[in-house]
Amino acid sequence: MTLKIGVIGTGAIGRDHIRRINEVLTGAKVVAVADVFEAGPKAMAEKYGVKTYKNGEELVNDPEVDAVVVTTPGFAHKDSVLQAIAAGKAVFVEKPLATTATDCKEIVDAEIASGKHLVQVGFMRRYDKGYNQVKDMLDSGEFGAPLMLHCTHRNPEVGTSYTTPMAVHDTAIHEIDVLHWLVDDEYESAQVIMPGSTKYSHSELKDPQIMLLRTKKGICIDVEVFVNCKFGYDINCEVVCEDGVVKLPAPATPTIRKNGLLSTGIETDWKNRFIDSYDTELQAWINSTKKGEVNGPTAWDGYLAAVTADALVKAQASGAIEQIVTGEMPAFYKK
Ligand code: NAI
Ligand code: ISE
Repeated sequence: MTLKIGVIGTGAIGRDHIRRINEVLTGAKVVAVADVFEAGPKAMAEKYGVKTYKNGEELVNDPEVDAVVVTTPGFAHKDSVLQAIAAGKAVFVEKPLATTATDCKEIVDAEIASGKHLVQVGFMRRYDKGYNQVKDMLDSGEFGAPLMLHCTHRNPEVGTSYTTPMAVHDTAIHEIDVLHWLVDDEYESAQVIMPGSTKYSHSELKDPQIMLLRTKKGICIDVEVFVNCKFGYDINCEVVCEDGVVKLPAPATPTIRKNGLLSTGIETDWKNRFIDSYDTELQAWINSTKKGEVNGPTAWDGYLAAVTADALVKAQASGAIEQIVTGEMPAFYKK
């Protein structure tokens, strides 16, 4: 059976996921798309012959749509996810699940009340080969307990509507999710240190920022978020353990000797850096949705990330160490 998918939001990643579902992955096809602007759906209809909607709710309730992919901006996620849950349809929602912990909790409560596992969040780094290699090494016990993580999340540049809290909700949200998963721990507190801003920033964006997280086992994590670094898309993660250091592998590129320089390329576009992870993530979601299961990051994972994000956003303003209190995982999400 081919899973018939409706996609809400035909911007950058929406179009990329539509391409991936229709041209790369197996077992599914996109049959409908929705966007508040006509241009995106029109282009997708010309390319793939899909139905078009202006309104996400109509798409969700289209009987031909078996499952929904939400790729609108974060502030619009909650409504579409709640509509999908109300319709009893599986929904893959890009990160963040929603932009506040309160909104994420509403989704969690609605999913539990529906009695069905329906929501998966687009934390694709959990599917990345490099992070999985690091996790396997840490889990082997060979390196002892992890003590510190040094990470960077650098983007070449962002648009002028990108503001200080977005460094957390849009950008560091990936590290928030993947790092506690990597070391199998929970966050306890958050702090943000602001160096002087780059000349490429503006009055509403402090850039770069250093985000500090402490876990319940006492692991100290620093994440440099620098979204106008200019030189490339540079994701690093080094785990310092009792008996050694494990570093996330960088994508392999040829080493060049030329003009008196020894150099290697660096990725510039997030779409390419994690291209294999997006493919693996969505293929796994298609396969599990067909079995009526959710095997990837759940709404509860989205909620945990949002609680941590809220603490980091508070810390951006206060400069203080803010506590992270999540509460017990509901039995519904325990495996
Ligand atoms: P975008 O701004 O390029 O596209 C968003 C699209 O949604 C636009 O076409 C807009 O017209 C449409 N839209 C806005 N509100 C809508 C509504 N209420 N109903 C229907 N359509 C609506 O944004 P982009 O970069 O594609 O990001 C979309 C989402 O994907 C965000 O949540 C973002 O954080 C996430 N994302 C995830 C990435 C990842 O690595 N997992 C990478 C890039 C984005
Ligand atoms: C973007 O929205 C993404 O999700 C990318 O993966 C991330 O690296 C980038 O910083 C975000 O702006």
